[in-house]
Amino acid sequence: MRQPMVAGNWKMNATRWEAENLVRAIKEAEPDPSAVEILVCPPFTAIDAVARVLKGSPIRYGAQNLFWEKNGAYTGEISGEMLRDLGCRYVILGHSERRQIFGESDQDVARKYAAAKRSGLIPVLCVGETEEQRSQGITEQVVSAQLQAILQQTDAATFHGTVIAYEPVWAIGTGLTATPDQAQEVHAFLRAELHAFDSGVGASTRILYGGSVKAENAAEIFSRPDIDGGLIGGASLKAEEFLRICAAAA
Ligand code: G2H
Repeated sequence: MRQPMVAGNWKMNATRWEAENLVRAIKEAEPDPSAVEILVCPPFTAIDAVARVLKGSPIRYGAQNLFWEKNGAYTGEISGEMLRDLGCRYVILGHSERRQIFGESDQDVARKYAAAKRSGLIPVLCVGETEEQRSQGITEQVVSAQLQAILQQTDAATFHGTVIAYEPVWAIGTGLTATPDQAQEVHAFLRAELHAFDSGVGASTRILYGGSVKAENAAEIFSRPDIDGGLIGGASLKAEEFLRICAAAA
């Protein structure tokens, strides 16, 4: 009942020209939209260029962050309303790079979540533990706190459609990947938390795995019952590899 999803997080990569070429190559392969939902999240500066290429395509595009106010004196920030104006459907929130490098707290992410909902964007909410937290045995407490910061301020109807991405911080861009069993264990825990919140939300929410997913390891990771696809960083910058990962999720 959950449609698989593969999302490309391009991070701070790609000029407009590079973004157009990358997304055109993905589009021209005509991946089957009924088998897997494909999302690309370019940097803000390339969203409009990507939107033009994707006009009429079932491939979705979105952003990697937003600020919670609608407009005003917030130098350097971008609002959800501005992203909707560009036609974005999704926005990644709470990525560990935002949490770690830019100091975003669970409360900041919750405010951004509310703003995304207000502006009609679908959040891709990232959660995940650091290597130190895993070695301390507190992975579940950490991801639970990150998820509950959102669940406590919302109801099932509002939450519906939200995508969760579990990304162990120690596996991001490091070449280390959680084993499929390690990932499945946390995904099952997250689904149980969602189920306790609302059984329909538990059954229908897509939980993606992220962290050094590549064409070679994607199929095995995606084969686990609570893993509904992937949030892909480095490997989403090469069209051919990204398409192989999409095919593995279909
Ligand atoms: C995790 C992931 C995408 P990568 O950040 O969000 O990146 O696949 O490069 O580890």
